Amino acid sequence: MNKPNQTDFSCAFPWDIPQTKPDRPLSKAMARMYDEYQTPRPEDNRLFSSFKYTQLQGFDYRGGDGTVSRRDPSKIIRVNGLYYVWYTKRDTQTPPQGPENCSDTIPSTDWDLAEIWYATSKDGFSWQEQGCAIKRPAKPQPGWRSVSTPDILVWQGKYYLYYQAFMQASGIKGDHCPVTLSSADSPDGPWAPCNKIVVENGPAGSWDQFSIHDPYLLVYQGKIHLYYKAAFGDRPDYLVANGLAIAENPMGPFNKHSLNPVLNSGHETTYFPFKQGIAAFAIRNGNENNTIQFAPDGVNFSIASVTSLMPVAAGPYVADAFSNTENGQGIEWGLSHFCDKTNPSTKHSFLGRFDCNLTQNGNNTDMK
Ligand code: AAL
Repeated sequence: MNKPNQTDFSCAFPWDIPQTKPDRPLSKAMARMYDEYQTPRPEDNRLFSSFKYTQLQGFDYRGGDGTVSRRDPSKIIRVNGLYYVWYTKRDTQTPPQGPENCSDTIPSTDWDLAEIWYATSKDGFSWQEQGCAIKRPAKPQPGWRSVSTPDILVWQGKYYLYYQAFMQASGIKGDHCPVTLSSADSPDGPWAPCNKIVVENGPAGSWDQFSIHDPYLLVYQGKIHLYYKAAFGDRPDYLVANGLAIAENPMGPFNKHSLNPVLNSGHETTYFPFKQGIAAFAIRNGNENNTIQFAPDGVNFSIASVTSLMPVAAGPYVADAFSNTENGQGIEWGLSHFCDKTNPSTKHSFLGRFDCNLTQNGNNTDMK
């Protein structure tokens, strides 16, 4: 038999995977294609994408000497025609020297002795760094050692930045910290710290007893959903998982979901409303790393697609993050970070842009 013209994608190949589950015995692998993924063919699966990366304009890294680092971008929001992003910025006399050699001015890790800065952009490629949003408060306020890894919530016209609040140099006992917040009437600040812990570590022996990392905020089913990362034990990276805490008010109380953790894999947190549910990236750690997952109820996640080269610590532009949508539209781009560890004496991270096809109506061919 002659093969049809391979470039004519409109024709149905005789060996195409049928769109509906065939009525015949199937191997376990083929049954899974129908039972566990959104569609049998990745190109028809709205939660499948590859990723394209672009260098950003506008950030100065001092030639990459390691004294400046920018990492862990928040999700991106759009206010009055401008995109806003918040991120961890370290600007220190030396690159990180490890917990043994750190001091009041020498950082232990890339996110030690950090502040939260922000930048704006008209097009998502060229960014203007606007300044510091959150400084380290005086000891003993939460975050006196370092503030890092922010995310934004817009709730009833006010802005809330949630972030990791370190009370010791990261690495001394582990990467231990809870989460605090600052609020403002405008995305340009000024930001008022609440000087309280808003999401507490779990009790001794629990999976999140040492850290609440990567807070990530969405409004879903009328409530504030805060997804976060923690490790079973003291940061063995392969046992990193994500949990969910829900509140009716930005200041809390945040009630941790009884089914926590809700995602069994993944480092950092990236979530967005999709159709009636919530989609999530699981990257870097765990049995299900390199997957995009979906929970029709925001809690019970399954693998929607398997992909590769996923954005690390992705902060997508999520147009409907806070609109309490019941029909999430998905995402097309955002910022992520890249860690340059090639030379220990210039260790730092930098931000880049990713593009993807994770919308309800996107053209789902591979990103070239
Ligand atoms: C990250 C995040 C958190 C961790 C550290 C800085 O990428 O998971 O923020 O604490 O690494």
